[in-house]
Amino acid sequence: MTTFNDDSRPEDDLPDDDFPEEGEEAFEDDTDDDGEDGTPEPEHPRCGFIALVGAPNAGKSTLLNALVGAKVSIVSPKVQTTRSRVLGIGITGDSQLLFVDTPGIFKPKRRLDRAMVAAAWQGATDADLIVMLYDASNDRLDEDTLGIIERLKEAGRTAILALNKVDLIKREKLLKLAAELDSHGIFTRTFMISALTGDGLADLSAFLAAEVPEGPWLYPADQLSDMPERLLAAEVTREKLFLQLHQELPYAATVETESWEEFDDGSVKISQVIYVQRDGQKAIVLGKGGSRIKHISTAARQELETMMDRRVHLFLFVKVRENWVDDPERYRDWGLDYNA
Ligand SMILES: Nc1nc2c(ncn2[C@@H]2O[C@H](COP(=O)(O)OP(=O)(O)OP(=O)(O)O)[C@@H](O)[C@H]2O)c(=O)[nH]1
Ligand SMILES: [Mg+2]
Repeated sequence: MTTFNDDSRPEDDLPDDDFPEEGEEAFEDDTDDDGEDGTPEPEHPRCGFIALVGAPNAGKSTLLNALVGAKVSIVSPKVQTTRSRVLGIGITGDSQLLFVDTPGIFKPKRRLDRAMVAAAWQGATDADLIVMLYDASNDRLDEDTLGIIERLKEAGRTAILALNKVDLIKREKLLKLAAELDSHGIFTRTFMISALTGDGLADLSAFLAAEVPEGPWLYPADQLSDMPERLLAAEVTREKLFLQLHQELPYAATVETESWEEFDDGSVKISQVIYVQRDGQKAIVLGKGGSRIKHISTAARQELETMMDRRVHLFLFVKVRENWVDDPERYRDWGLDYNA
């Protein structure tokens, strides 16, 4: 086993349990201020689940984060980044919008892929509304998207079409594409958006806010996700693996938060294990003289500090576990069905 702690801040030694000592520098107070900036529930609330479906890489997680206004779901340029169902909570006017980010729907090969596809369909069929994202910069309609349209038809569901990444293409092409997709007869509305620049998102969320059913908000006004902090922290590190590793490696790796220790000074010590399937993969994750893991660790730590607004001591361990991908416990942690 190899331990790694990002040592890019040499002054930043991990505090002992009794840290800080009397008279030492006082750190920012971490008292709970929940609710202070939360929107009060309105007199006539609306609330509903909105599934974001679409081919891998369409921009579902980017859209979820933009609509929630915070990073809740990880994003990378590689396909199949999202592994489980992620709930992001946004408020528009009187409506609480519960966005369900789903793994891109694709042809499953291994057990994990099958479970991811099942989670995506479950998310879609349980939702009040479905938004299908399509990457408008694609040259032509891909098989994954056509497969999703077919299945929605079979299930008798309609959907809202969001043509995403409009920042990348010309308007004439968009209109043609919109007409082509519309001919399938399942889309009730079409929006042209850029999840990255925010273009068109206000119109989309206003529409969704008016469409979700009347009913009380299901989550506190200031809650952004239902994902436990430990899992979100593991996802942040997994995102850095996706961004910094190539080819098959991100798919052969998974991350787990093993321990979480909070200190009186407001900082937190997080220890995580990166599981890979073979020794050779471990060597790649570590990099020459530990250089790769150091970059991964620094990037993850910085993002965790921004997200949690507190100091983070991140310890990464790399372990080989050939069968992590068939371990039922992993599936339980992610909320995936092992037997899907
Ligand atoms: N130019 C541009 N890029 C975008 C836009 N939306 C998303 N992207 C990029 O597209 C890539 C994929 O985005 P994700 O949000 O991870 O896509 P996803 O649909 O969640 O992908 P999976 O989880 O793999 O199914 C990332 O590199 C994003 O930055 C957009 O509106 N414009
Ligand atoms: Mg995603």
